[in-house]
Amino acid sequence: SESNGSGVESSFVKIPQIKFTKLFINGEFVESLSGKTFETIDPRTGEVIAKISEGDKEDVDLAVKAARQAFDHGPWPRLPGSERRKIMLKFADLIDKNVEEIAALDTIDGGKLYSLAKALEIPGAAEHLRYCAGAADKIHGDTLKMSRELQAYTLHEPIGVVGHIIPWNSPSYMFAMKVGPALAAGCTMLVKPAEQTPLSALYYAHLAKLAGIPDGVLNVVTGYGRTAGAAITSHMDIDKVSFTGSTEVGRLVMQAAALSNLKPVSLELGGKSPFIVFDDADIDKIASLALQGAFINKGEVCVAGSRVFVQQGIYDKFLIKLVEKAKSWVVGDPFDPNVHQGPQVDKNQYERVLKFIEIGKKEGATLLTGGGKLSNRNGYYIEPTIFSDVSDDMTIAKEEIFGPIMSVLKFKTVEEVIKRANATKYGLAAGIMTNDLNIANRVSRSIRAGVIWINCFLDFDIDLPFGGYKMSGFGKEMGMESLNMYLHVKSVATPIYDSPW
Ligand code: TXE
Repeated sequence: SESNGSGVESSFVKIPQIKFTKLFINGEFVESLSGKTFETIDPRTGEVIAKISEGDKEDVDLAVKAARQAFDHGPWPRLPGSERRKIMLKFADLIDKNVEEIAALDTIDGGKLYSLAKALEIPGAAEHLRYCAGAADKIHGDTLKMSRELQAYTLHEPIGVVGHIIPWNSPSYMFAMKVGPALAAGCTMLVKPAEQTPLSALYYAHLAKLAGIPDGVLNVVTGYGRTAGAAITSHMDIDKVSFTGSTEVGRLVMQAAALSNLKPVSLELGGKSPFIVFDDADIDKIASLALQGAFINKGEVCVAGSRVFVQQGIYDKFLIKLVEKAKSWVVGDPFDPNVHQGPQVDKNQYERVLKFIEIGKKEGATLLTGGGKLSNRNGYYIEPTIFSDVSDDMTIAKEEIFGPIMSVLKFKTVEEVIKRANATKYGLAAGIMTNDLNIANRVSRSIRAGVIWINCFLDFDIDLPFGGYKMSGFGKEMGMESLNMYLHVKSVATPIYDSPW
């Protein structure tokens, strides 16, 4: 049947058949060695979409062997950059050609809005590959000015076999953000998608092969974090791990890297980003932006503006506007073009978010709107929820909730809000809403976070390097900076006259 008999029908979009459910190793779709599978669930209904091969340590070993062979002896790292570029451009074109099918996969797998996936995220993934493809033939070192009579230069070499571990909130974009620069640099790799959302990564593996990416260069091992993921981080023959996920697991990743072969890691972890609204802000416009910032992708966004600081002069008016706008924020089937918010990714996340809502109520924040699950649906749907009168020490102001929950906090002065915005273990992003240039400049330099948006929010761009401060991790993705994460700098020196030694 159209839906694999899995109950994933939609009255809005034709749901594609699930074509790829096995691991992709050395250019082939293969079962896991154990023969085990796990179920991937449609969060709209809680029903099973498909059974996916469950990779474990021995499958990771096979994928690493293939990637190692492709790196040490295969053509990919040795191709002229222009050849890698050609193949990557073809890969990107194939993604664009299949945009509807991939968007539908991400929607049934993760509850992501179909319209957003189709218009932004999947085309964004393709575009990211193109950006990186354009860099593939421009990677070069420098000739150095030496203080002694040495002729010296640097070579930028691919770092080797890379393990990418990705989360479920933006499976397509994360895939491209990690795979794009690594491919351009000439690395070979394995990707472990999140167990909640394996479908699009397997589809990308298929397209990569069609595009002509040689066997072994890009492997996909689906499976759980504590098994397949841990096997990657502790592997002796992986040269680098790039991880996006929770701060808690980020710690384990670094530890495993340290205890195995000291592979470098890059970590993109949690956040609790401040969204700061000053008295002079355009209340109507900025209230809409705040809502988007907190609720987009059902709040499952690492940079979500979950702490909204509002200056006291407009605090009451701003709250009225926020609530008014939240009332027309529609929750429902993510395939429905009139819906703003689909279900949370899985039962775990759903229950975790509901728990935070209860904690917010218990700790004395004022519940302005929302505050629970959606009563008229079966899936993992939660009402967009706004708490006001939140104080800095409340759990909902401190912990990353990763759901459609906004905490509003009142402030008086610029000095005060800088201090409070920085009083978090995280440092991923911040929003500053003011037309006062001096305030904007001052606050942007004072906030310890990787991305500052002034009078905008969530404005990601391929050119804009992205990555955290503090316990939000380290390493920059996107922009030309992202290539550095996958390159070694080798120094070569030779005496101009006879060696003094
Ligand atoms: O994350 P995990 P979870 C935050 C967010 C969310 C919380 C928990 O607050 O509510 O984390 O989500 C793999 N070794 N973010 O539990 O476990 C796992 O299989 C190696 C923010 O889903 O960190 C998946 O592929 N890998 C974040 C990936 O890590 C392991 C996005 C992320 O899952 C592993 C996601 C292990 N021991 C969650 N354990 C963001 N920064 O955007 C798990 N994994």
